[in-house]
Amino acid sequence: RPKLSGPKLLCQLKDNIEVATLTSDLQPFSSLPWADQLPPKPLTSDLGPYRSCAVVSSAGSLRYSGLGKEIDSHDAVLRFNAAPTTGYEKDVGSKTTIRLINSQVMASDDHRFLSSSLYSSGALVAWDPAPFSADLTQWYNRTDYPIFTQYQRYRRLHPMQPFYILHPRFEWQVWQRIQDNMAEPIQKNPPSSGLLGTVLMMSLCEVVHVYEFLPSRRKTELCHYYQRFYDAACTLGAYHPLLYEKNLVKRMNQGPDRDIYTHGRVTLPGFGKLNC
Ligand code: NCC
Repeated sequence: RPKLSGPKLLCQLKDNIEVATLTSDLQPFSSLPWADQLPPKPLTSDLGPYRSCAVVSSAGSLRYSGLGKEIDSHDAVLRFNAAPTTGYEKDVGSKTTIRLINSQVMASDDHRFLSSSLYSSGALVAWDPAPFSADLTQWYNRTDYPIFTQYQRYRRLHPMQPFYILHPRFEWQVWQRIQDNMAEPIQKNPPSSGLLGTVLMMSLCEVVHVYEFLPSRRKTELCHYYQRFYDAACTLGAYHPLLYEKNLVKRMNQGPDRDIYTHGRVTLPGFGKLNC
């Protein structure tokens, strides 16, 4: 299969991926008693458009990066899961516009999802590894983690905070773009939060800067900038097709290669700015 050039690849993503979220009018949710806890409108009609955005990976290589000021200078900043800013402002900044969390974070006791203040700034967007091409009812009855019970609890405690759930179709649309651009079959697990969040921001922003998704010269086996835990699989992937995701992002990068080496920074155009 011929390798698509960067611009073609970007257009393929734009044309084949829709950042859909669950809304209260959608079956089977619309007939459930808690349907009105779901947003009436999809994320893309409530958030953005933003001019310049930052996606901050949780990689250990952000430690001692000094990128905090640059990250905060963007109009919107997306962070992942339990990644904190307090105490790490110099390296990762302090602004959080959107936090993308997986259903494991919502469900595990360690993260104190319902009570920790970590999750209270900005809009929340949650996702759960849904079975490939399963319909919403099948997924609803068999989620990987109890995303819906935790969602309802959180909404009762924080009714004013915007909180979206990604439509599982979105994760598999992104997965399909990876697979169609790789020669070998990749594992049938959804992409990491890192790539999902990057594509999400490409649909909300004019330009997206992704930090330390492609590792800089600070590359380290330190898994997260906020934890003393070492595992190379955090950067290379195991469950998620992370290496393939990074390959794809590398091909779409419109910034100089030097930016990756020095800042761990990739520059991607927003979908709205593409002439396909
Ligand atoms: O580690 P995680 O991801 O929260 O990181 C967010 C995103 O940053 C990118 N990353 C992270 C570390 C690193 N060294 N290099 C990176 O490129 C990845 O793109 C990653 O997606 C997830 O994707 O949701 C993930 O979540 C964790 C975990 O559930 C949460 O951190 C909560 O504790 C997963 N870890 C485990 O299940 C043990 C991880 O596999 C994926």
